Amino acid sequence: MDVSDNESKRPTLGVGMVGYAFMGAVHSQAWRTVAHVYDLPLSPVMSAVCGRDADAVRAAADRLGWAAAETDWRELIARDDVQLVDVCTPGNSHAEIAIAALEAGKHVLCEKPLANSVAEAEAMADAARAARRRGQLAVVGFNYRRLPALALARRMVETGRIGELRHVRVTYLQDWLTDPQAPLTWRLRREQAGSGALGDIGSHAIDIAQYLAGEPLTGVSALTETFVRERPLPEGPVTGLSGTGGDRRGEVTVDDAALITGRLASGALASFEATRFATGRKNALRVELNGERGSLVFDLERLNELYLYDGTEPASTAGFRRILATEPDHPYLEGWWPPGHGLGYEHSFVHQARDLLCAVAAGEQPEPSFDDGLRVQRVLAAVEESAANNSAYTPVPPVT
Ligand code: 4PW
Repeated sequence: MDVSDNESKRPTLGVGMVGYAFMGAVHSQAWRTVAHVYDLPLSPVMSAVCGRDADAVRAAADRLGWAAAETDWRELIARDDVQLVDVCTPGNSHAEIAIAALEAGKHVLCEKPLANSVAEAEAMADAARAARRRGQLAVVGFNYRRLPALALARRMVETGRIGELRHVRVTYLQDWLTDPQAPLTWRLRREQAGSGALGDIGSHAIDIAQYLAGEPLTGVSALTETFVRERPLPEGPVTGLSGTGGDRRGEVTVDDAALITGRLASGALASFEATRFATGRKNALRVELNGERGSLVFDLERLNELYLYDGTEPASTAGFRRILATEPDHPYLEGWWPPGHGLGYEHSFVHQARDLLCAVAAGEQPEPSFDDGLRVQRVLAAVEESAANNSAYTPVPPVT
């Protein structure tokens, strides 16, 4: 906040990002865009990006719009022109980097899931609480909360539009691993990713359920499965969710799919499915909420739409109706296009950057905090425990 943006005379916030693959590219797009869309109290400055390979990270800096490149994340954190550290690395390095950044006095945005274990997530949440007392912020990147249609759904639940919730049903379906020749990337290795579909996309499903319901899960019962137990080791570059494998093979050490039932604090029932084997489903995060007075339905593959069933209407004319979440008074829409022109996946990250910049300027902790990240982590651990115990109902300890 101490650097001055000469052009706008607006205060600025220097950002340093660790990792520059799929998530790093999306976050970069958000940092590049956000100040051109919203009238912000703070402008981000893309000070430096960090990666281990000097040539590759320099090329990434040029491609993605970062002023400098670093090869050691400790050097990135130590830079005077970095006030916020954006962690876009695989889960096994989240805790070390995020805690070091918080201890160095920086704000932190950390990709989801918060960590690879509850112990790491607890240490991160403790570090975030201590940092909060010094005025710093720590946020976990559950970006889907910031899609206009889902933020609108939250608003409708909060204001009682569908009454008390009975069912929260969330499935997150992808199919990029259906091919048994798809390579064994870091997302399929427990030591790097923590878990498989469960942590990668199930964490989004759990976070969205807790966010929309406004209450935590108190217990779960689960099944997990690994359908393809061996895959070719990657050969050449692996980008996003794709890449090619070579002749050598290795063991898949994470789940391919998870099925979960659970109970929310109010007594509402929740169910989840997370899989990367749902042939034909590319990125289908589907949500259905059934309340005593109505229902809400969302599908990420049609992300500008929210469906509402108003159970108080006469049965003869009642039915699900589509709300196009593109009106100027819908969440996040004020900076974008006229009604009906629609937003995409990447915009949720722009909204995340906006909320974070506004929160830093106001000195207020935004959600989802590291405590929210820990809340999800405890559910993930309870799911694994339940699955290992023949689906025994497993309580989720609260985060207080
Ligand atoms: O966070 C998730 C990823 O790890 C994403 O939102 C989609 O699924 C895209 O990649 C994976």
